Amino acid sequence: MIIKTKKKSQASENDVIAQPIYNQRRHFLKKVGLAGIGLATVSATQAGIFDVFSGGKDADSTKFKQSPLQLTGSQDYAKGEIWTPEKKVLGHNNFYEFGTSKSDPQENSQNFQVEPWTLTITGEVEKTITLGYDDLFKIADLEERIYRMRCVEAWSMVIPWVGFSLSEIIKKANPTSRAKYVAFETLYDPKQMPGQASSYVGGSLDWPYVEGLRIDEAMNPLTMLSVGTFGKTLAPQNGAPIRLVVPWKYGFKGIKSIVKIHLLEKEPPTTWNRLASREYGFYANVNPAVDHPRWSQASERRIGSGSIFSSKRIKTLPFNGYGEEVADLYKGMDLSRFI
Ligand SMILES: Nc1nc2c(c(=O)[nH]1)N[C@H]1C(S)=C(S)[C@@H](COP(=O)(O)O)O[C@H]1N2
Ligand SMILES: [Mo]
Repeated sequence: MIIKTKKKSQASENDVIAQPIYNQRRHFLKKVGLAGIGLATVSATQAGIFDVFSGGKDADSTKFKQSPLQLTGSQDYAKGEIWTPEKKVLGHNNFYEFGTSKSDPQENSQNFQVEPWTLTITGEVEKTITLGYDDLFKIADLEERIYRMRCVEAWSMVIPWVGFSLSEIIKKANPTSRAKYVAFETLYDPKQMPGQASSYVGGSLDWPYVEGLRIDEAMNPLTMLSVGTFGKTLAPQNGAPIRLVVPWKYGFKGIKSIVKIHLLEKEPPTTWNRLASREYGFYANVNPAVDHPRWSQASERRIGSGSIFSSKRIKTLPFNGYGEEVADLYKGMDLSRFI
């Protein structure tokens, strides 16, 4: 029998929930309009970003029809690691437009309309590009890339994405010399996305969800626009029809259901940073040495085949293990300041 002793640095799930975070929680709750509700209710209803251990529900099938995609190859950027089962990738999500608990996105998004879709690439470019739904799959060869994904809430997955480097589409638009940043925008459609209409989330998070990257981060070959998982088109809960994947950054940078890519000179605002800038930075590089104000980032729960609560706790790696490819982007920057 193996008896595991826990080091102090390996906070258990209970430890994290029990951390003395009352004040920050209240501050957050006030912002999201929940300050009057008891904390017990809050962890059950307003899960997500501070109830880091709320569970999802395995998705054994999706009502939404995912179509098979033609792939030109497969690259494994998570060598030797076990893929997170598809039903977890489809059933344990953050997509606040469809609700704040982990099972809400699969439950509320199955009728989401991805066709027709329009994605525009505008701003500091010589050529504005407008793409329809079918075009999204013809921008470049589609390849599979297996990446780790680390959520800021300290859980992680290994996911086989399908897509291409974001740089492919940016190059086609011919950025001007003033293009220093890239901003992204999710669809705004409260009729389809109940979270955008709901008073307690929609009244405080600013919609549409927006994200951004510095241009050199955007041009890094690891940065991906994904149109699929597990060899098929994306399910709505994962950000259909097209979403961003930046494997060395916390998951919230991976904006879903994108309608606009805007190149610009100044750093654009980003959704979680606007809500709580001390907790969610613009850079959001995975960094085990810088804790979130309310929990440790030194380790993470890898979501595997067991239940959410039995998932394995493993050490978090700087840049989520992609330092060799991206650390140079941040040479000379104090990464405890630029969170
Ligand atoms: N538009 C939008 N994009 C989003 C989010 C969201 O709430 N809205 N959540 C983010 C967070 S916090 C994470 S961890 C990832 C989760 O991606 P997945 O559900 O496909 O695993 O999506 C990110 N992209
Ligand atoms: Mo996340």
